Amino acid sequence: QFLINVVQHPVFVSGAYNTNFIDATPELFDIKEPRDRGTKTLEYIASVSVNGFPGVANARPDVLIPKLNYEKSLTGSRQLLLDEGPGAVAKWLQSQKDVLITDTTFRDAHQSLLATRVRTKDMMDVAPATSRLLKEAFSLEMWGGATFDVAYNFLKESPWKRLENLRAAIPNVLFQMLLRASNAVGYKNYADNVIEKFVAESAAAGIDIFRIFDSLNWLDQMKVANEAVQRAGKISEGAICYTGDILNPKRSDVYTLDYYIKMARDMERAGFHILAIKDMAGLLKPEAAYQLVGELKAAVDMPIHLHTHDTSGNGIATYSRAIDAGVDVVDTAIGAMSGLTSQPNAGTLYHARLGTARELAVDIAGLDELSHYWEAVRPIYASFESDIKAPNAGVYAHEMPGGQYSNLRQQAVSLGLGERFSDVKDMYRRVNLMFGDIVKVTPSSKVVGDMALYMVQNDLDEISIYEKGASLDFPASVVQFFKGEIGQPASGFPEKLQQLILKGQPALTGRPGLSIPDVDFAKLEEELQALLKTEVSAQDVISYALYPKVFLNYKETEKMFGDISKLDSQLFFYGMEKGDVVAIEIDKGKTLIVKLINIGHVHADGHRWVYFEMNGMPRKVYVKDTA
Ligand code: 3PY
Ligand code: ZN
Repeated sequence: QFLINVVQHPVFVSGAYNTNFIDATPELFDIKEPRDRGTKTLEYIASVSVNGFPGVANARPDVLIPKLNYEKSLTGSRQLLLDEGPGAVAKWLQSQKDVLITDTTFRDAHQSLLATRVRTKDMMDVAPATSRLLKEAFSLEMWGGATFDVAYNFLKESPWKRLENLRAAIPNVLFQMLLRASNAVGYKNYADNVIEKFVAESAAAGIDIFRIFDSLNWLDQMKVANEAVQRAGKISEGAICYTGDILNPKRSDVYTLDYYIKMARDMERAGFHILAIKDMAGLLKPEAAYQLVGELKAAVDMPIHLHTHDTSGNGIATYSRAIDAGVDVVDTAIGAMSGLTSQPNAGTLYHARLGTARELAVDIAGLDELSHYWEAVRPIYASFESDIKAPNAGVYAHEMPGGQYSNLRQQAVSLGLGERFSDVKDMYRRVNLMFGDIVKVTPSSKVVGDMALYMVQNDLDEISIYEKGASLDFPASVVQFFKGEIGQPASGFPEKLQQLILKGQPALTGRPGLSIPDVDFAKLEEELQALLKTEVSAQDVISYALYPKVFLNYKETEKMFGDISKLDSQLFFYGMEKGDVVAIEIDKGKTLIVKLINIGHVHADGHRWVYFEMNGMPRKVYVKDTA
């Protein structure tokens, strides 16, 4: 390291040094944090140029980002919340004649199409245009769900910086996040004070609307989050997860119209400002949407916000019927990021509603502009596309959420079950029935998916499970579910199966949060500070409380490569080839011009030299070739 400090020192590089250079240059001995930002960035580029990015194919797509046209005006839905509070926003929504949209492009659309991989940089580049061209939108769903852990884990960037940077760039439109109630943005139940702190920090960082759902539709589980949102003065949107089919009385005697009406009334009593229908798998058929929205409108005095996925191809028809029945807001995506497992296309819905009593309140030319941008950006993420090429009515049978389908397929492939994926989908349907017909959405959907994979992999069925159950080692998520650790399903647990899986271990019957001790945040802060050897922020502490390993890994990468979130996605995922030149703004006004001169041969120790020019100076980096 000392040697590297010497050879990379500008005085040494320039040649203007003399014999007392080492004695007169104490920073050469600064071995702890020796590398500057430029060096760290070069090391990242060298590494990704030699080894590629995990899960990304080598072929770098040609991307030409179009210049977007937009005016400067900056009005939007957020002002009312800031001036008059959440109640006024709810009233205003109910008084609109036309229907409003929530644009999901920054969250659910890419979670469902591209495995949540869209980077902050690609959002920030379109943020000024979005704030103008989507200024008529009710809100932008841009945080929560899987974006939190994927940002840290795969994209090596901070979800908090994403939120704060987007907030600064889009001050005028309400920001919305998806909150998994007591599971926050994770896959397990956290202590109540973790939920409270997470909500408070998210509100402070810029979230205006929290869509809160419980993966088993258990209202008890949503109360801690709801109260925290209310205390923060933000909009609390309670979501009912839609499952089954209210049009088919044979499908279920639990998930009937009455079940949803009762839940809506309970939610109104709990004080939510907005009622969401969260159709996470896209099971809500057009006529069901008409009946459900109509009945809910009559039952509660709340604005109704509808969310669906277009997996079956019926999304536009579903929204159109819901609009006829009086729905106030629908979730859509920008054209190039819409359809299939994502949300329906806002532009298509706009045209579908033209000439009707309730049109879509959007700037249609603006939607087209934004779609040009996403059309150009999407090929960068080609390696994360799922294999779904056409609408699929099979979703009505397996009921898999939009965001889970491609994930489960990946898992099946990695277990060598790629060829048997249709068996896995059918097993998913059968496992749901074995489990007593439950709501399937993160994390309960993961439990059903894990069990389906396990059963297909081990050639088990509904009968052999009971025959062999005593000697089977069930997946951890399945055991946790039957222990009641993510809550209680609407019709309880099937008793015999529960005994078989728990093998004598006790199960909770109450809200899991009641038996999880509060986290001592002061102690956690000290622990984190000791581990990282720096001051830590409240955001760091809550991230560490939610995802200790993922967060520490992220900090490790940050230490190694600096903040790589500002690199263009082309560079981030595909690195550079010989002769490429890029300009990288590492700070305001500080730009590095980097040219890749050559990639050397592999040495006996498995490393290569990568030769660069940085701002005209020769630089080289020694990286391990992991191939
Ligand atoms: C999530 O929890 O991430 C979801 O998108 C559920 O639909
Ligand atoms: Zn969704």
